[in-house]
Amino acid sequence: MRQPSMSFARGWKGLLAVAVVGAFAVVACDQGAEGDINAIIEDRGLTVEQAEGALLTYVPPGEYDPYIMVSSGGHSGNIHLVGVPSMRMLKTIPVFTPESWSGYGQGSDLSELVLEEGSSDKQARKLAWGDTHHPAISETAGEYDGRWVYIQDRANGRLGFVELRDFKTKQIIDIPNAQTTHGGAFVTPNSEYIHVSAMTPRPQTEDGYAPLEEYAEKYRGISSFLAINQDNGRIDMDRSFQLELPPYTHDLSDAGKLGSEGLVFIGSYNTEMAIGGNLEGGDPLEVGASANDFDFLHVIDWKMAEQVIADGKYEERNGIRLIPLQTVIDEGLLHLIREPRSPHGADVDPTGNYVVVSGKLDPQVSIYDVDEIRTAIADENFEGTDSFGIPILDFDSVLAGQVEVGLGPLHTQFDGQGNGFVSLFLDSAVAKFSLGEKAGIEADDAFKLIDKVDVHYNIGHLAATEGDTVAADGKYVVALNKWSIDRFPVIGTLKPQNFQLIENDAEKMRVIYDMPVGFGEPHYVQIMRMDRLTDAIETYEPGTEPLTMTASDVAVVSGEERIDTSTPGEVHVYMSATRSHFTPDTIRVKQGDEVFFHVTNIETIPDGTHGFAVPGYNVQASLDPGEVVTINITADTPGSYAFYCTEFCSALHLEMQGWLLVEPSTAVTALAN
Ligand code: RUQ
Ligand code: CUA
Repeated sequence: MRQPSMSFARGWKGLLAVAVVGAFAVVACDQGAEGDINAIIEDRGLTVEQAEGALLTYVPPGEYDPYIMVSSGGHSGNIHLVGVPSMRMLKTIPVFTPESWSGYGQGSDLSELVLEEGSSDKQARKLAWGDTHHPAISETAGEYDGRWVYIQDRANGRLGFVELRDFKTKQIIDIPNAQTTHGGAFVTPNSEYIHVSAMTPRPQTEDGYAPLEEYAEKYRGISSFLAINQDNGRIDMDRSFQLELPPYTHDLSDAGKLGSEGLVFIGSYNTEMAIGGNLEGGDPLEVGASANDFDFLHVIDWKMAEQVIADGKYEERNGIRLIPLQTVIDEGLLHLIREPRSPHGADVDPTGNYVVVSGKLDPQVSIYDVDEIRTAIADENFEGTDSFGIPILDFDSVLAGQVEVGLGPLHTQFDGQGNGFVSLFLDSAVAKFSLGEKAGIEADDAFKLIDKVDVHYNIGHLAATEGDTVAADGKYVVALNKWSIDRFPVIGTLKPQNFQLIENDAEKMRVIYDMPVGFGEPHYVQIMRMDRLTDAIETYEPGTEPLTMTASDVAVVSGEERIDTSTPGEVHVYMSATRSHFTPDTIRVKQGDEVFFHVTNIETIPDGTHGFAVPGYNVQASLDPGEVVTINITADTPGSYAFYCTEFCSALHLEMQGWLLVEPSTAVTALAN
């Protein structure tokens, strides 16, 4: 039915069979309309398959997508929201990098505070960007609950927290003792913790330095269990803890669920502990790091780790409780499992009974059985230890199956019917394979390659709808491809990335949509049912300070606007913004004054957003209805500054401006002369 050579008339019957768009199906009953549609298909030179794809992704104007995709923004340090299946970009949420529309990090005190908080003592300087890889939506009973999103900063070892009420960043944690992050962020099934492991090991010395010759002794991996405050989603450092790990490079991780609840799995590579040094007589790092046939999947029992913490067997290190490596080993918190060559993803299936690991240099996925892992741990069925004395579980007894899927397998997601989808970097494809009986697959059908579809190209992660939760439905898969050569017009030297939408409902997976992405590199996304977003608000309660969502003590109501100069050298402006004026609109200060603009947007309707920008002072704030923002500047440069509203908020938007008059101080002027 999908042969492009078929007549359009027969092809359109095919479309009817798919019949995803009710309205079209109704119109199509009318022969005339069917003819029209066929004419469009013909006119545009589409194949039947392409026309089907268009209908499958089409969301009529004014209607909502059934899914929302929460995408990492990669080097942009942000999160982006996209509707699925329309692949329409909905919003950008700044996290680690200043962003101008929302005025994030551009003068408003709260965003500055959040960014500031994210550059703790660990950092020698205030950081201006992040490299976001893995967003994690909060979960309740293993399902997305639409409340919070976390995302890690690969470059600087941080974690950002976004509240899905106003979709704003409320906290950045600078994770102690870890320079970078990669493994995670992943939440435990009831959002008790968000797990993040460091990628590159860091010397656990005072100043973070140690000669590379002391790599094995001084450098350590770090696995962080950051405790989530159940009331407000923030990270509670007092209840958080870390485990010290051997100096392997810790890659993706996943939290166990249902059958594996209480465990966390972390893939690793460079268990060779290669340090590079190619100009100093050493091998390049990638050679040394790929020498062994196996690396180690780490299995951490975090419920046991909680007990070890409760028993006081930890040390305080840079503001967090940390279980040293020897204690981790002595207390049996960590076991290793061999995993084939340079693994990347480690993914737990929706039943929690299997962990799927893919080795970048191995053409198969390896599927481990969690019950067997627990049994091997209980029976001490070890095949040896690593050089640090960490027990390695007997490989054959914990391996459930291996499926040959193709070249360069990276990440796996699931459809909830016992199948997995794995991205193949070298093949540029997505393969679908079956799990085993514990995921509901008949023994004869278990661990088989089922289907494969080419993508374009260089796929990294992939995501299936709700595909890393217990509610995985496998309706759509999105392939996250890098460097879209030949795919889009040449628009310069840096190529767009490409999100490709794959339909999985049909008997065969197929790519139905290309979405070029003008930011890089969006490593990972999660796709949640739109109806899980139940907390989202459209306006704030009047006078709300968004960071805490409580009433601000510098809010004003109409009629109470004022300028307070009672503290010498300080000017506090209690200002309101509403269509189409600021009150007060004339502010007279002296050069050198510290000026605080406490601006309240007194609008109460959803489309009443205003901006507040001051030329030359690097100030741009966004004020959503009800929101209060404080902007603080030192009026060091005299002049008459026309501050204005940056949102086209009304017919008289252009009139929504005022004057900041910075009168030259005679002392300063005299000095200059
Ligand atoms: S990733 S290189 Cu395949 Cu998630 Cu960060
Ligand atoms: Cu308010 Cu323009």
